[in-house]
Amino acid sequence: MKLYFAPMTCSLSPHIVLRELGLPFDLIRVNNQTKRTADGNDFMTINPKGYVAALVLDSGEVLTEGAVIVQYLADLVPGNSLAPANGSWQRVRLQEWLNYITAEIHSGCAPLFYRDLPEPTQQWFKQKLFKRLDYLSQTLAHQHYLMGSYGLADIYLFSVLGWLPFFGIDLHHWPLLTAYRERIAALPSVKLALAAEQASVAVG
Ligand SMILES: N[C@@H](CCC(=O)N[C@@H](CS)C(=O)NCC(=O)O)C(=O)O
Repeated sequence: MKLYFAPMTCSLSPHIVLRELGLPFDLIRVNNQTKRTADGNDFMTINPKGYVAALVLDSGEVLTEGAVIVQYLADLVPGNSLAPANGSWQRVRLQEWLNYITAEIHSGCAPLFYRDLPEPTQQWFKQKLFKRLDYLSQTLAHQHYLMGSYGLADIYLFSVLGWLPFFGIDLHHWPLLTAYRERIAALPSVKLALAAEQASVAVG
């Protein structure tokens, strides 16, 4: 399998999941500005949507949408601890979390990447995001991870929470979220994924 990624974006989530599951994969960097891949291809021919993550299977099929990619990967390793079995009620709960993260947190952050956004509009998006962060923090008051034990939803949320400093949002306003993020950052697969992505930036 090949994972097309851009450093420290949402593709960090499937990258961590691949490492957690011990699956073999090639990691190919995409320049999100030029849409060129590190191995010299036009990324638009691989994923015409033009964004990471994209997972190319050994069959040649291309799978996109991070929340779906991570579930596909987890299902390759039956009995793994990251996702409840497909078809179970707990799996539906996982999908509820993944959809919340993609629609409310990931997409909630997206407009804030535009530096030219007028200040009142930025504030509107930030206030909305703060309500979501409050909700996450309330959830983590009762448990260490979103579904009780560490899994796909935590890996995705970890990846997008990493963007907040870029928007001038200090996660320390939510101490439970700060501790949660630190807990996940200390996990071996997460450290390896972060190191690999940082090293790819150093290479240029
Ligand atoms: N709906 C997609 C969104 C993916 C996405 O937002 N990718 C960003 C990085 S986090 C990207 O590559 N953006 C580049 C672009 O849109 O040109 C998913 O959930 O996987």
